[in-house]
Amino acid sequence: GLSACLFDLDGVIVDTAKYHFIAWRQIARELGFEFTEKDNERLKGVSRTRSLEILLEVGGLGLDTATKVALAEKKNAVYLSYVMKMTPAEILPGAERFLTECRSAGYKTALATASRNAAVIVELLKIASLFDVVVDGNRVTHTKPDPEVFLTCASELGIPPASCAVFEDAEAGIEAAHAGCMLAIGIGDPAVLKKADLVVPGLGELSLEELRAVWAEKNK
Ligand code: G16
Ligand code: MG
Repeated sequence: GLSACLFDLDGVIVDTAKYHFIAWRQIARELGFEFTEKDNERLKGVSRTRSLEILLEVGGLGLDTATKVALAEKKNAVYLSYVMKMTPAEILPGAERFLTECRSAGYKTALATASRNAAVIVELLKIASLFDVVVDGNRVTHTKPDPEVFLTCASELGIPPASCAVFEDAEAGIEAAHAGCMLAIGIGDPAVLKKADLVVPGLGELSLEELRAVWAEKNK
């Protein structure tokens, strides 16, 4: 049965997606093109390096490696200038309540994120105690839609992947969860997260009963 819940960070626990977007849009403008919210969907859940490649594809630009490294560093500096001001007030509605319920029900919990800035965000939001395991972008080689980050969580928790549910705001994350044989709960827009087993606007709109019902439906 269901034994563990694996949570994405950006867009699920906290809305850092908006800071990533502001920072990438600034880079795009400096390069002379517009980067829209629709384009931004493709960046959710994927690594910083891969995000830059997608951004340059949107702008129709090819740049040398040194320039790309500098741009990725610049983006991260802009992003961190927003992140550093974060407080626990920015935890998304219902996220703490849902995580606490999961833990009280005996499910293991993990944070599974592509971000290399996860440690500082966890610290600023004071959420470390909500997770049994944290796996971030510094510890994985393959970015979502590859299931590596989720499979690493499962293995560190000692839980079979098929007994895990993933909570994700990114299309790439839903694909990664399914590639790892896990249930995928989408957080956000059903039109974007078409492949998810269930989509809710936020963790605040989800109950354990509903999660168990989707689980039972998928595993019958
Ligand atoms: C997050 C974001 C992505 C971002 C990635 C890397 O992943 O959704 O847009 O590119 O982290 O972030 P950083 O530049 O901080 O290393 P997730 O998996 O938490 O949604
Ligand atoms: Mg995300």
